[in-house]
Amino acid sequence: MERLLPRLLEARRKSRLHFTLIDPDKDGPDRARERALIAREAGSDAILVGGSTGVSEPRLSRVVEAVREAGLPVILFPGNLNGLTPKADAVLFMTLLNSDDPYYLSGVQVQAAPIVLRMGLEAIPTAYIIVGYGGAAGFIGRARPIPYEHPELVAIHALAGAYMGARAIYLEAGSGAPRPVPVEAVALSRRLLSQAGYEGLLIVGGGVRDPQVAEALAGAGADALVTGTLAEEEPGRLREVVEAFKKA
Ligand code: 1GP
Repeated sequence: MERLLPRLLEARRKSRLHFTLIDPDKDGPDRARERALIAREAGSDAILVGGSTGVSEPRLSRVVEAVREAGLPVILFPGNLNGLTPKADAVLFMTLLNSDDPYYLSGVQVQAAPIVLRMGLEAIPTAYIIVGYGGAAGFIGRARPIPYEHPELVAIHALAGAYMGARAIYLEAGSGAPRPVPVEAVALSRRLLSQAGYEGLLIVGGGVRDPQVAEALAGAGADALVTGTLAEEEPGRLREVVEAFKKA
């Protein structure tokens, strides 16, 4: 089967992308299946499955199997080694660029690499950058979140990610963040990435709940938007947010 990243990049040429995040710590297989179906109806292009805590491989595998029934690609978004299962299509093979802990920079990746290979997962090299609030991902990953007031620092982290070979750059405010990644940080990142000839995806997520914000992030140059909490709390609004992001 054709690999997922080239398919996503091809799809991006036609439209911006939306990913729905499902956290296996919060949702068991039945709810996850239901949420994946809602996501597909709302126009999501893929499902991310992962979370910072409470993930165990047997439950994760059952959740991914259930999610697959919606027919969308499933991409793992692991917080640690326990976030891997062969049932998915791909994994965001992340380095947490602004972590202070070498474990999240390269330690866990060395542990994960042979497992990813054995599982036959497509690895999507991803620079993960935590901004502002940071949430559980920032706390667990021992990140030094980039202050909301410093969009230029976000942009140079994104540029470093591109120069280090990332094919996806994920600007993360943290799940449930009271404020998403600032529009200026996305715009500045996009500008530097374009200057550097970056051809991967610029992904933004965390705290996005309304169509105006989605539209502004799209206008600033985000290729893909991730929402998780929105679909949990207000599934009826998901379509509105996805459409606003894609039409902008
Ligand atoms: C978290 O970026 C994602 O990793 C989604 O965040 O739950 O706030 O939508 P929300």
